[in-house]
Amino acid sequence: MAKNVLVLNGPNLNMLGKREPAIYGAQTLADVEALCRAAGTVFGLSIDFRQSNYEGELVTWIQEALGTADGILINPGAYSHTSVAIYDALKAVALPVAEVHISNIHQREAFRHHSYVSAVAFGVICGFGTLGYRLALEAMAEKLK
Ligand code: DHK
Repeated sequence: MAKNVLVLNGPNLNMLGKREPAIYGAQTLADVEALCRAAGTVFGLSIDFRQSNYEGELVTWIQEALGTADGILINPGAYSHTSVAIYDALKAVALPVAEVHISNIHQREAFRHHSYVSAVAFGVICGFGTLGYRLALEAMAEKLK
């Protein structure tokens, strides 16, 4: 049976396609969702794809993943660098977590170099553009075998 993966996107990722295209590329969030659904079909995963600009909503969705999802792929956006609440929620549910950043956060401002989420992720992908979502889903499928 297909494993369920909750794909979470944090603040400003709804602006993909319009937002700093030199950094984040031309693809929209709808394009990323389509890419994830296609990867889900290839890797045998059922995809629940969501985005929120609100930290608390992301925390609630992570909590609700307990019992409904087998793994979480998360691009926490700017909350990567600030949110102990998201870190705590991911730690609480103890599901496999793959962290994705579209840009290479290590090549950017110093405040982007640290992610709270990385400490609870089994793997981190950054700098490969939206392809990172597909790579992370492939890694998640292997993890969930
Ligand atoms: C997305 C954001 O919104 C930024 O705040 C992060 C990340 C990087 C990304 O590359 O996908 O710093």
